[in-house]
Amino acid sequence: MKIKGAEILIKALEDEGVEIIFGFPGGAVIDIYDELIKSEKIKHILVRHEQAAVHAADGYARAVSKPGVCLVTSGPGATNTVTGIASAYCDSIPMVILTGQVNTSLIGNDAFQEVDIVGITRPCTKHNYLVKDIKDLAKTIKEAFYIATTGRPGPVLVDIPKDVVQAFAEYKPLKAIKMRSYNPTYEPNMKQLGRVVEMIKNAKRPLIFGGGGIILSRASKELIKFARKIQAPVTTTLMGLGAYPASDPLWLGMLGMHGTYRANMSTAECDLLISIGVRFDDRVTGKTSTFASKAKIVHIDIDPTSISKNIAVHTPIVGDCKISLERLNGLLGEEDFKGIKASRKSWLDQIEMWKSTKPLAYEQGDIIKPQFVVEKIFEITKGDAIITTEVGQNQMWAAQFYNFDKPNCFITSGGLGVMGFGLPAAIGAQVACPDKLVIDIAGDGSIQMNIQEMATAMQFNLPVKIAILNNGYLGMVRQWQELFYKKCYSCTEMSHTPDFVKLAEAFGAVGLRATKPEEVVPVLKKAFASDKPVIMDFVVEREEGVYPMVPSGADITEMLLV
Ligand SMILES: Cc1ncc(C[n+]2csc(CCOP(=O)(O)OP(=O)(O)O)c2C)c(N)n1
Repeated sequence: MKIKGAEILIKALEDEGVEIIFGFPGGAVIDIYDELIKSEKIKHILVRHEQAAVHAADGYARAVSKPGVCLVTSGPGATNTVTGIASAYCDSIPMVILTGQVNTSLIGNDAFQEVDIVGITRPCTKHNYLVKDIKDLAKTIKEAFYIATTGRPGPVLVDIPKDVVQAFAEYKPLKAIKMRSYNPTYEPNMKQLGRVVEMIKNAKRPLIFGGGGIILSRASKELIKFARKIQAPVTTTLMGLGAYPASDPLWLGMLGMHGTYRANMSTAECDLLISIGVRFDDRVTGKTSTFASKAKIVHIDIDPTSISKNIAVHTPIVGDCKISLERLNGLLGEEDFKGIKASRKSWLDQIEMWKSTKPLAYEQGDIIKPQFVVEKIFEITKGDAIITTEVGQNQMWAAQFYNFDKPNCFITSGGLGVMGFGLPAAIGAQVACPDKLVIDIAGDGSIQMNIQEMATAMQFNLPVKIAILNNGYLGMVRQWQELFYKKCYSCTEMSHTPDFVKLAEAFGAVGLRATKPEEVVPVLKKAFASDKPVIMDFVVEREEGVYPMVPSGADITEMLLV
């Protein structure tokens, strides 16, 4: 029986196991919405801006390790998604973005609400499609999910013209998909892994450096087993936070521009750097010519194009992080590591010395320190919350002062660094995990970029909590101006912000404020006890800085300390 294209699309999405779509309707997708409302399997979350639909799908994907899905109309609906797509692309988040398009006969005619979204998103999607024929629709959806979720994950966009969703065809569900030109390598080369085992046995100062790839491939357990077996300390990128428990003695904290002193010094001094699921971003490496210059570098990654892209590596291993670590653990199981603890003593003692002399620290005086707020959030939640962030100092303090013990709990726009990410991502995470406490740690600048999503949170009863570290500045840019531009605070003071308490109330949510250190804990406790969305306005020290800080392009040991 022939059915309408829109119905085929919804059936294909249902067959992919889609339960949630974040979206915003319009003329080009009205037929799809007409079918979507009939679905008993898929729920739609109406956001207030298409950018938020993508960030919410991103937050959803990261919280549950499933692909996020969003649906928007053609033209402005589609262009509004681009920042969110680019962010998901940088962070390798599996996602399918469905955009409406004008009728095929109008494409290229500068028609009303027409843009070439396939052209626009080509550099920031893993793959994208324009479906020109109803016969290709079901297969394209199947392929889109396959590409988004396999190999190195990423966003895939499917642009669907209005006449295609209005056309009729038979729906034949596809069981499996095979693409001749796309074959990710999951199994690592065992010979190369054997070489890594030898390197581990010979190393005096090994260091494990993990990234978001560990979380994406769900390899945390294998990583923990690996690190403990070889007694090597562990550091991760921002994206890797939670992949290794922060409460473990081998944990060093994050490395890079705002990494811990001990993590950066260990990277500079190690003789073997085992990098897993990382891409050597410049925020991590600093000056590439001196990065880990005393070490042999092993790089395990699913994406062959990321190997030796930024940093030349000695031993490349193309494979899935989880499978590679399983195989490596298997090989190591046959080795005798009894004396390993003793042989690591001087290396681990050295790291302990770095830690005790240059800890992450701040002094709490009469004015609330932002770090204090984050620490209290951690203490009260006991680490059992999903934390999203905006971008700037708030993001770095969250990374430094909230101790992540589990994966999928820290959701942040790492690669692209998108202000306005945190609230919609928190909404997505809350949809994915209705019983979890979801907290967006925000800056007063960033939160204003997608604050309209409070309405979405209210409409769908999503009790997200927003902790604004309100310093009255675009703080991270102000910090750079302070350090590198002779304190010329050009256009970074937010001399007018809304009254966030009243703003929360205007949305029907709860607004709370703390202006003194002793008010922080009561405000947090009240917020966390509420079953509504809450905005907390913490009026913090205006010119507090994030330290350590490695100036852009400097060696990672050249850290500015408080
Ligand atoms: C969309 C977007 N525009 C601009 C920037 C550049 N930027 C990075 S951090 C920052 C300041 C953020 O200020 P705020 O949200 O108040 O947070 P704070 O640093 O004070 O914690 C800016 C403007 C960005 N990352 N994203």
